Amino acid sequence: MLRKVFSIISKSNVVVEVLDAREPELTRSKTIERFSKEKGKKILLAINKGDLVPRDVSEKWKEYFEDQGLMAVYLSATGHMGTTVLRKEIKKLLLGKEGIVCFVGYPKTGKSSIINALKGRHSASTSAHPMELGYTKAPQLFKIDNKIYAWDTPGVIPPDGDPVERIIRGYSVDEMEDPVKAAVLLIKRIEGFDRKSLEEVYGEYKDPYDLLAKIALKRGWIYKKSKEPNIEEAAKVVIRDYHEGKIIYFSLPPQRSR
Ligand SMILES: Nc1nc2c(ncn2[C@@H]2O[C@H](COP(=O)(O)OP(=O)(O)O)[C@@H](O)[C@H]2O)c(=O)[nH]1
Ligand SMILES: [Mg+2]
Repeated sequence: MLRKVFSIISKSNVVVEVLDAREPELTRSKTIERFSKEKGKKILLAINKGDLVPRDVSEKWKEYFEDQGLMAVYLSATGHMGTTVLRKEIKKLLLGKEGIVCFVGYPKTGKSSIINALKGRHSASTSAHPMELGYTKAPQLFKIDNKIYAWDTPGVIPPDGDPVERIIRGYSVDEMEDPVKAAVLLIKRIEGFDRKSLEEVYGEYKDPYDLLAKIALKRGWIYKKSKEPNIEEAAKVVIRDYHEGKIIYFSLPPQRSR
């Protein structure tokens, strides 16, 4: 899949790397950035899902990336925020000429949604969960403007990608080998930022397993034989809620060292 995306990048003038505003650094594909640079392509980071975090958080991430010499914008594809700025930046990078831009990034960051927002019409199929209906399976070319064409690409997780992101974005919850393990890792990560964001959705809890047990019991999910709470189903709920943006938390860029 990575090779397919590489070949699309080679055919494009500009690369827009779509990040999730809740975890911009973890959803970055350094492998793709490196490849694009080698090919002499201009890269624009699009910090999407800006509606899920406070605006100044998106702003800080944008500044953080710009400090590293990268170009960045933030937006919300579904909230119709920042799409005009994105379009303007793409046009600037194309030097006002006709051109092709390709949207790349981890699964579920909103690549297809951004293309739809730019087109003003729902054409690229989207989905809330990895590998489910609406998931972008093959690259597709769309006309988003009288001068701009856009490639929608399937999300890829590069080899050096974050292990938790790899599991939760790489598989649908029903295909996961161990959803409990994935959910526990995800819960721990979120707790590292803001434990309250979980308690606001699920109520108070002691530890990740207790949280899963509570979710299962609340919904009456109990293993028939052992009468234990079915934490496997509860784990799937947490991962789905995360994808759907129900757990509201955010991360901040590392402090600037100057
Ligand atoms: N809250 C929020 N959800 C979004 C935004 N953009 C996309 N989504 C949702 O994220 C999920 C994945 O979007 P999709 O465009 O299919 O992602 P792709 O895999 O990168 O093409 C869908 O449920 C979208 O509705 C956004 O700006 N804000
Ligand atoms: Mg897609």
